[in-house]
Formats: sequence, C-alpha cells, structure tokens
Amino acid sequence: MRNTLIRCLFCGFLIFGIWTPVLLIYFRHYHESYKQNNMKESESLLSLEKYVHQQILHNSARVTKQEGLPIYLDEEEPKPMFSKNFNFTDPEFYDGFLKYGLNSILSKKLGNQRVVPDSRNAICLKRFYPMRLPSASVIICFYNEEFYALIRTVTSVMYLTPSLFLEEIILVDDKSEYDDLKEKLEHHLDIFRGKIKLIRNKEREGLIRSRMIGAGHASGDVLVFLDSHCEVNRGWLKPLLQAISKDPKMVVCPLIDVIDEMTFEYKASPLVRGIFDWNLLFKWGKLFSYEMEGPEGPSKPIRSPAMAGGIFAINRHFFYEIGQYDKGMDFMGGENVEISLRIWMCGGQLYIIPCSRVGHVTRNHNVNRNLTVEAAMIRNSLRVVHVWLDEYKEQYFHRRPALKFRAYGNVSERVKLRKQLKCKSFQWYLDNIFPDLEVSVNFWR
Ligand code: UD2
Ligand code: MN
Repeated sequence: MRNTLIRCLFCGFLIFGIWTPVLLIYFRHYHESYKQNNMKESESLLSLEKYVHQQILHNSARVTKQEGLPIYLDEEEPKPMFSKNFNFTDPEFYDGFLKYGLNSILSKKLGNQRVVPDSRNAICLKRFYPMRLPSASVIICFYNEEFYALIRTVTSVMYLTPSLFLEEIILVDDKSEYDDLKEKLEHHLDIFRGKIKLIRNKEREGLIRSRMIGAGHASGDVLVFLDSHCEVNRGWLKPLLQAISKDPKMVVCPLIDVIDEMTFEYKASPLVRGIFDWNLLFKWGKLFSYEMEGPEGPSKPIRSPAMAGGIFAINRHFFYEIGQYDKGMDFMGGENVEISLRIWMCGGQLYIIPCSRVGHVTRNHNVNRNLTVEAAMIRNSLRVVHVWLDEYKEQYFHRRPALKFRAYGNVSERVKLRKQLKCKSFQWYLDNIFPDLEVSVNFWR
C-alpha cells in the first residue's frame, strides 16, 4: 500500500515536473509571437507614411547645408522606392484622387515641407554664380489645387531661394471653389508675410490670362512661372537668373523632375529637350550626342525648340516686348507651343538649364479637364496654327481634317503683333531650330 502511494506520488511528480515547464515554454512562445504579429499589423497601417519619409531621407544623400533646409546625409545608394500598396477602396483616397488627380492622403502627410534629393549633376555643384543677379518674381497660378501640394510649392521656393534674389511670390487664385484655399490658406501663408502677394480672380480666367494678371502685379526683373504642385530643388534659381542676365532675350526652363502623383517619389529626369508633333502636342525629345560634348558636358544649356509651358523664367520687359500671351486663349493648352514659336521666331532664344531642377507632380489629367476645357485647348491650338504656321498649317489639318473649318475667334491682334515684331517665318523655324520635325510629303499636292 505504502509502495503504491510512493509510486503514485512519483508518477504525479514526473507528469507535473516535465509538463509544467513544457507548457510554460509553449505559452510564453505563443505570447511573444502574438505580440510581434500585432506590432507588425499596426506598423503596416503607418507604413506608407513612414516608408515615404524613410525613403525621402535615404534619397537625400548629397544634400548639403546650402540654402536653409535641414541636412540629411546618407551615403547609401538610393533604394528602390515606394511600395505600390495603395488602398484603392479607401473612400478618402478615392475622393482625393478624383478631386486633385493625386494621392491627397500622402500629400497631407508630407505636410508643409520636405527634403527632396538633389538631382543635379556633380558638375553643377562646382559652378559659381555672380553675387549680382537680377531679382525674380515667382508667379504661381492655381485652380482647385490640393492644399499641401500648393503649400509645398510656396515653402520650397521660400526656403531654397536666396532672399536677395526673391522679390516676391505672387499667387493667383483662379477662382478656386475649395474651402481650404480661402482663410486657411491665408493663415498658412502668414509666416511669409511681406514676400507673398495673393490675388483672387473675380471670375475664372484660365491659366493663360491668370499668368498675365500675375505678371501685371510683379516688380522683379525676371518673371518665373511655376505650376501650383511643384517643389524646387537646391540652387534652382541662380542658373536661370544668370542665363537671363547675360542675354535678356533668353528664356530659360529648369529641367523638370518628376514627382509621382501616387507615391510622391521625387525622380530625377534625364537630359531632354522640348519638342512637339504636327498635332501641336508637346513631347520630350532625346538630345543629339553632340549636344553634350564639350567641357560643360551634362551641365550645358540645352537648346529647346519648345517648352512644356509651366515652369520657365523670362525677363519681365522681354515678356511684354514679345507680347505676353494671346489673351484670346481660354483656360489652358496651346499657349506653351505659341510662346515657344514666338520666342524663336521673334528674336529670342529658348534653353533648358540642367543645373536648375524643379520637381512637378504629374497629376492625373482627367482632373479639371472637362469638355469646356478640352474644347478651349483645341481652339487655342487653332489660334496657334492660324497665326504662326504659315503654309505648314496644312500639316496640322492633314491630321485633323475635321478642324479645318472650326471657329477660333479673332486673331488679328496676334497677326499684327507678328508683323510689328518682324518675326521670321515658320520655314525659318523649321530650318534653323527644329529641322527634325518631319514634314509628310504626300499632301503637298
Ligand atoms: C502643362 C504645363 C502647364 C500648362 C499646360 C498647358 C508644366 C509642368 N505644366 O500642363 O503649366 O502650360 O501644360 O496649358 O509644364 N490652372 C489655373 N486655371 C485654369 C487651369 C489651370 O490656374 O483654368 C493652373 C493649375 O492649378 C496649375 C497650372 O495652371 O497650377 C497648370 O495646370 P496643370 O497642372 O493642369 O497643367 P499640366 O501640368 O498638365
Ligand atoms: Mn501641372
């Protein structure tokens, strides 16, 4: 009996002694992995913002303490950027995208300012610019812009432009409808008081007339136009001002870097020039290898047959001398090809300066482009065709026969301007500036 009791106690001890630690180890392990999984899940909720910020910092290698922004030095190679894990079913994301053509949740998270990678070629960093340069009025027109994209445009200009050269920033509100672009915008701009003028159009004028309204309020030597969703890069302005100070009839564009509308990744653009096709649609074109020859290499200004339209600098007096814009053009579109042709044909020059970099958000084009705007774009192009293309207008109508008899308003003032300025022919432009615009031969019958 006694032996049986001892045996039972011994077995009980064995069972407890062995299984209790085993069970304890199991539960502890389970608890740890549960904790870790939970953390991973909550991290992934934040990950888009965090990831973007990390990547922005990673890609900020080569940032030097130049013009006011914090420094992030990082010797690592830029990493493959930004996940594409968007929650397309999130109503906030969806609404923002329809409203602004960009990822407004992310734009809001990025906030008022951020550091973007310095995309200039190393040769540009060795360049010196004179202390005396013309002053600039930066003109930004906006219509229903996403609030933080607009604010970052302004803050990047404020922080990355030496104040000596920045006469003012002129914001032209083209009668936007969104509430946050009213008092809230004024409140946010208050810290830059003294440097900023905000003009509110009484009626929607469109981008083209809004730019002229902005120019009318400017007092700087040079006008610099920007879209309302840009981020200027380090040292962006001086190369533009220097080029204009050497030749007041020189119109210059920075190299436009790409800010992805979904990820807000800042991507450096390759060297390109601006061209267009016979539909008068603007495109980027490759450079000829000889254009990069010489000691300046990839920092050399690029002669450009056309400009994209949104981002350029021009001497203020020259802007008026060559006739601003065609005020008969509505909304937007066509004005970029028109001003490009006018610059070249009427005594100016147009160059892209690769040491000046400005990022631009490639917004989804369906935003703000309703049928009225689309119709205006066609009409604007027709005005360009009838004023500037001479006998080559047939090349355009050959491709768009339906537009041959479409109304385009009165262009007599622009035709008069062309005569007054003694502008050269379109044939001259083709021979000297854009010889690679191929003319299809079969319609010269
Ligand atoms: C490009 C140009 C743009 C303009 C356009 C042709 C760049 C980077 N952008 O198209 O500046 O030349 O080609 O016209 O080269 N806006 C107004 N009122 C309007 C419509 C637009 O103020 O009625 C503003 C808008 O808020 C923005 C700017 O004009 O700041 C340009 O509009 P966009 O960004 O839709 O044009 P984008 O970049 O597709
Ligand atoms: Mn734009």
